[in-house]
Amino acid sequence: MSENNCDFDLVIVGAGFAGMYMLHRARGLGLKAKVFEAGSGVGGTWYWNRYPGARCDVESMQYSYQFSPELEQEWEWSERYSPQPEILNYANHVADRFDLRADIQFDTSVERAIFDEGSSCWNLTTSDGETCSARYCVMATGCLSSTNLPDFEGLDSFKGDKYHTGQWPHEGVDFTGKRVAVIGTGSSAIQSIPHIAEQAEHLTVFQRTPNYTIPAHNRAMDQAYAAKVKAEYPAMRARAKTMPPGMDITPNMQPALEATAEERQAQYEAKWAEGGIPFMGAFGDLMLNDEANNTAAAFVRGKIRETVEDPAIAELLSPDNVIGCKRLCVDSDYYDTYNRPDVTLVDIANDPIERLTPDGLVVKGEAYEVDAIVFATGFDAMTGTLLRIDIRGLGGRTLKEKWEEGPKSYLGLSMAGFPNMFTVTGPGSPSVLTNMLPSIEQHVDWIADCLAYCQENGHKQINSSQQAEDDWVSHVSESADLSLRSTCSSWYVGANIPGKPRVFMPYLGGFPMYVERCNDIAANGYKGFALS
Ligand code: N01
Repeated sequence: MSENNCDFDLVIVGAGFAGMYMLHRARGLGLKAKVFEAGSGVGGTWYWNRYPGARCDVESMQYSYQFSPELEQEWEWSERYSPQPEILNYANHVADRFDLRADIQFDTSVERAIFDEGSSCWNLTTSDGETCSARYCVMATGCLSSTNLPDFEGLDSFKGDKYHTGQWPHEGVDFTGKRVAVIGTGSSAIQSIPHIAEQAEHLTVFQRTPNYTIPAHNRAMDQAYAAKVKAEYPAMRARAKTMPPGMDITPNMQPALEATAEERQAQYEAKWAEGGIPFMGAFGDLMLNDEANNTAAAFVRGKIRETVEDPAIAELLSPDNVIGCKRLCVDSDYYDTYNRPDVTLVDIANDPIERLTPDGLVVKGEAYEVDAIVFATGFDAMTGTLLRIDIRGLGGRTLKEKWEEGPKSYLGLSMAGFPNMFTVTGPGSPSVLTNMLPSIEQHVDWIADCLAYCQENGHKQINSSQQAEDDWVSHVSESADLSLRSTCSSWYVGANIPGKPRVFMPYLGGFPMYVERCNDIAANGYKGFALS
């Protein structure tokens, strides 16, 4: 990049799928780029989340990069839904294949990013005390990258082993002969519980809110299917981009209540047999109409009662809220696990964990002695990682101040008052409501094109206007109000973190509408941005 008075054209924070592809695109533009990564390797979420049973719940043939047709053709996935080690192998393969490591500094977090108005550079300070400057800063920090460890009384007094699913030891954990507690029943817990139960002497699950989960029906990759997809990959990717979640699925658009009870039952059975997230595509209005939603919820509750032998346990495991409001889970043998004699479910909905003691946990005055505790307690999602960095924009205003009442951004890509900084899949973008990889690629491509535009036109600064941001924030909020998704206490609204402002953070308008808006803005000279 010409006449750059900063050390780098671009600093990228994070070497997950977003940061890696951003680096690849930056190199293609001839930019001098550097990546800082807190972990010792690439892969982001798949680097950290190594708990037993961790796997992606988007099908392997779709949860992959599409920027390189050769990569797409040559890589072979072994299962319908990829396990974490295989996705991490893929990330490492991509890093090697495109020689990305040369520009990634591992074991280094960015702790401070301060915009210098005189030079239009971002001045960055890393965890090892080093400083550097960059014209542009891309925060590829992930949506679920800051773990949430609740501040239980006596947390430090526990003498046994403590694990968080999002920071799992790389060498793995052997629970053989151990009494284990799992706190939480979200996606991470639901995936890990059947595996931990297999190993542990006894597993006790502490459940605050039951979750709906749909069987994955995972299996070895059907080679004929993989070959068929590869033969027509571009067409499949193109179809996926026309669907709100950015996945090639074929939802039934019929309203649930227009079908007879028998038709509904048959449709839900078919979707249950298909497995996974597409279950919510059984009918077109499941996230729009409470009554319609309840037909799907009732079906799943019926499945829980069919599977779990003890009616009292089945009742405890049955959610009574909107299905799909909290992130739908996908499992292998989750409900069956509660038929094991060595698994206990403890309901803490009304009686929270009182405290941890040297020997275990106390609920309602009753002590549960365990050797290990697994905290499957989730993440400070979407904003947590960004807010842990001391980010200061124009006039020294901190991101913390700007986001005091909840995250505000233009397109989930840029924050007014923070010029030359971009977020990949930030709050206000469809991100976590879509297949993350296509969403990441779309953001990175948009940012790369924007940087090229600035370069070609001699702009040193790009900053979203306050008006454009305000309008987008209102649009994000109005879109959320149309869906049942915004009606419950989920991490989408920050409800899992005490004191976090309640704002529905991702954009619910769907991938195609969002992409159209981004493209339109770019085609019109980056409408809503001030370029100077
Ligand atoms: O976290 P969660 P997660 N006392 O926040 C409970 C993605 N993901 O790591 O519901 C007691 O969903 C909390 O209870 P409640 C996916 O997007 C994807 O499981 O708040 N319990 C809840 O049960 C997912 O949604 C994949 O009442 C406490 C649990 O901990 C996201 O990551 C796999 C508590 C946290 O569940 C996060 O999933 C895994 C407390 N103080 C994850 N605090 C796949 O692709 C929290 N809890 C398959």
